[in-house]
Amino acid sequence: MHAWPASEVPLLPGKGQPLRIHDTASGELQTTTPGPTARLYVCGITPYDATHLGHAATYNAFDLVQRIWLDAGHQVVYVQNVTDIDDPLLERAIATGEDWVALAERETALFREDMTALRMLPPAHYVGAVESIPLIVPLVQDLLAKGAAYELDGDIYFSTASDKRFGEVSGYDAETMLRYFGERGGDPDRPGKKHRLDPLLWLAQRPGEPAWDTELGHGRPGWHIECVAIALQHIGMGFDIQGGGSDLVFPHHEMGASHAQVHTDSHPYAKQYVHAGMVALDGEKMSKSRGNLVFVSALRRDGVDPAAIRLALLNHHYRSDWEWTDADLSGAQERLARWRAAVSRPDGPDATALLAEVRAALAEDLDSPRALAAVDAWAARQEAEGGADTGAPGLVSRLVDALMGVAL
Ligand code: 5CA
Ligand code: ZN
Repeated sequence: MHAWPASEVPLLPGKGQPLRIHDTASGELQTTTPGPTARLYVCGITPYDATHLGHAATYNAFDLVQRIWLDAGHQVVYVQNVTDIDDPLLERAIATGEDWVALAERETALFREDMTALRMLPPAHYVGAVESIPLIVPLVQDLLAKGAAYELDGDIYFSTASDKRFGEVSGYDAETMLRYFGERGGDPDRPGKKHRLDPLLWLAQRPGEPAWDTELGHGRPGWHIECVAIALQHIGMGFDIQGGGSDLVFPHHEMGASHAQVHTDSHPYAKQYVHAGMVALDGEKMSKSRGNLVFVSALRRDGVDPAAIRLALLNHHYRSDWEWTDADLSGAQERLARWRAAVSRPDGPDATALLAEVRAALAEDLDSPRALAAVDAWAARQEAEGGADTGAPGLVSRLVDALMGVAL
């Protein structure tokens, strides 16, 4: 699949610092240690509805990760998938009578537009599940050969018992795992499974559903193995960060790590597992199935400046769960207007310390609220005291764009 166009990242004087970020598996902040090329995998959308602000908040967090790595002098290889075949997509297509391929293509196209408008850096590899079937099949065959997978009425399950490290990503107890497994696409109660938590690697064709002819039979891939196949193909084991929203900690990222580690007989799948908090509306997680959504595309259609949407996202720490309200947007619009006025003045206070503070804030677990406060303080000083540095407004404009993707 093609991704979306990259917005230019302005070069800044000096160099940013190493990124410290929270790792779900260890429960601690850890300094990322990429080589010359940092490797990032972020779970992409299931394209059955438009991009809501929850998605945008998660992608904003991992966009910051890339910008910090770039500023610290690394190259970045970023991989993102599109779950263009899965239950929710098929269910929506059946409910509306639309062809599932057309639905996925339309919503993926809209997602690209939203990401472009929000100045999210595009992945180098933007890969669909359907196009990855040839990669998925040999992976499942290998798990079968290793005795880590088994067949049940034509379906193929992963055996969680085959992995002694199972549970290391989430650290959840058995009861929590079961609850989330049931809530998030798993089938804990199907008779005949070896363990209730075992997830599907391959589904034999269901009546009325699409299927592909492969060595595994006539069917379609399970969800977790999709991301593993794509990640291993493009960035390999031991990549720097597996990212996504916190709803993916279990089962998705737990199962992905498990599949990959059993398949390669090596560890770790990812050096760090990083999760963004959930954005809610009206007290409930913003989700397609609940229907309580604020869409990025709808805001854009209403004439809202994407830079204001981005500032509204940045105003929350990526790890917190938060609720979207109208005040988020109006506050961001006011801030954007203040900042634009500030950088259009001919001079201002020296901004070298501001650059250092924004770099330090973002490098410390992506503390974007602290970074915004620093820019606010510079703008307030400029308004109160003026300043003689004619290069400062330009530097502020460049640093806000380079490090936070906000075009002033
Ligand atoms: N296709 C799978 C991942 S392989 C998927 O979860 N798709 S999704 O469309 O449901 O979500 C896309 C991304 O947005 C995921 O990283 C998910 O964790 C994140 N996300 C979904 N809902 C929210 C929300 N309310 N707040 C924050 N992030 C969210
Ligand atoms: Zn995924």
